[in-house]
Amino acid sequence: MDDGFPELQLPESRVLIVITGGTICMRRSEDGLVPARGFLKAGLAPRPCFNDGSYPEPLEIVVDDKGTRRAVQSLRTPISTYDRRVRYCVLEFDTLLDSSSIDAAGWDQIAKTIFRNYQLFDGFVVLHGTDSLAYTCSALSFMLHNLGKPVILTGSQAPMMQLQTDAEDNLLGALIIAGHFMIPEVCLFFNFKLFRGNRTTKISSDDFQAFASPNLPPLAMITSLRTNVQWSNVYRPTDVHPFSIQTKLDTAHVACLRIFPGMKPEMVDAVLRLEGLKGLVLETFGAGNTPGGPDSAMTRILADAVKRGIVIVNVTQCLSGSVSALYAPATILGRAGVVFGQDMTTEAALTKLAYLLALPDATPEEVAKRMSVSVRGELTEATRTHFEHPKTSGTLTPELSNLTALGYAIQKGNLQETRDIIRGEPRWLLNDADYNLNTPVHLAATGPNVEILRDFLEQGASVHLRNRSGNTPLFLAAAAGLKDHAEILRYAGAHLHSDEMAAASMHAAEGDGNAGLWQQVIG
Ligand code: ASN
Repeated sequence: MDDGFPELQLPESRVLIVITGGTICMRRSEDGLVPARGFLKAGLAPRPCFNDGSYPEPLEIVVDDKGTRRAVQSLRTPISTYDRRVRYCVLEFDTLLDSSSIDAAGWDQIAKTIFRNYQLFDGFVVLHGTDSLAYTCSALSFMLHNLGKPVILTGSQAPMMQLQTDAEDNLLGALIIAGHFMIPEVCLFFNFKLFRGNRTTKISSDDFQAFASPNLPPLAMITSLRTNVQWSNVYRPTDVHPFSIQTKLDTAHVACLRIFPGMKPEMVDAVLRLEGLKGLVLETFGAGNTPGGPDSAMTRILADAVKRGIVIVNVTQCLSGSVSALYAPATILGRAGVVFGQDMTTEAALTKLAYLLALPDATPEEVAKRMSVSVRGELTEATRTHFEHPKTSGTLTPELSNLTALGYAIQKGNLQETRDIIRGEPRWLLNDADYNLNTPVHLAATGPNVEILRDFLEQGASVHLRNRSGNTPLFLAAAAGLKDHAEILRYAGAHLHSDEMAAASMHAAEGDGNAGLWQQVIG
């Protein structure tokens, strides 16, 4: 674009937009709204907030849902409040769906697309219909293991090509967050709020506020030019393992049943005797209650099914709150072997059950055990009361001085001191950055004590953030010739960013003492 103003060299993030269908890309037909292809050309390219007119060169590589590498034209947003631009590519699935038709095969397709493009982009936005969006978010949250980058699903209540629409705000907000904040979760962005995806449920068929997260506050909100992220609520994987996916979900052998007053026990029995059934989500009254006492037919039927190896999970019909052993009916269900699903939504409980049942070597006992503990932050585990001693390391309350103090402790290689500084601090400290945008992980990646680096990664620090020069911690470790540091970063899923590849290949070809290490980190 030549508008007479010199081009500012600013950092750029790369985001992949995956289009699966939904109202956002729909057009009118004789049968009503149906998804239409060509969203990039019709919906994005003509809008200045999605296209600064630069049409960046060279073409960008994306891997499509068949696994084929393709060179595509990326578009770039104008400069953000954070002095950054987001460059994005669009991948449209061959068959676009009204999301009421999505199933486990569709989730599989999305998960594989993210996996195949994982190293090429900083974040992902998935466009999807709203009808089953909460199910897809929940399913993906379980299928994506050790996710280190943002995956943000969104859609809209009205098509992008309609006059009054929420499509533009929803997509732009999702794109801005995916391109600016390393929130390593499957999220849902709607009506200016970012939610943990597996906590959401659709609450309106036409209101722009279509989703709620009744048991967890939003992870972020866009209420002004700035995005307000609640870093202390962000879930982070603490396994030091690279990103991977579990693709198959066993939706064929799970069911969901809503209890109602006067429901016949035989009806529940009929469902529990469906051929091959392995799991049932039971939507009960209030804090987890069903009709019938300890000797009732209902309790007997449920207890028998548990004995036959069916995992039954108790979730509440209420919009918010949790099931618990507060009342006798729920306690009796618990004694019969029905699992307390705590404050999980039905969407999360059902997809989690389908996920756990599909894991290799899944036994009913193991699945039942994992249903009542948090796997991806989908439920609130009972809070433990604990007393904490005040910090001993001085007057480090202001955030910035904590980061500086942490920097010094890393340079000294003092593991205990780094732990003392982080203890009691919100987790964001590990993903915060100094003026040069170096995070504590960047500093530890070239620091004298590799155990500090390991400790940070085990506490959920991101390996994907880039400093002001655009470098990842892995690049810095390789440049410093630190083999152990580079190795542990790679275990934790670190990879070079596409912008670093040319420099890394040059170093590898130089054939100096460090060439072997560069070869390794290129992978
Ligand atoms: N029926 C549409 C879908 O889920 C609804 C929407 O996207 N607002 O695909």
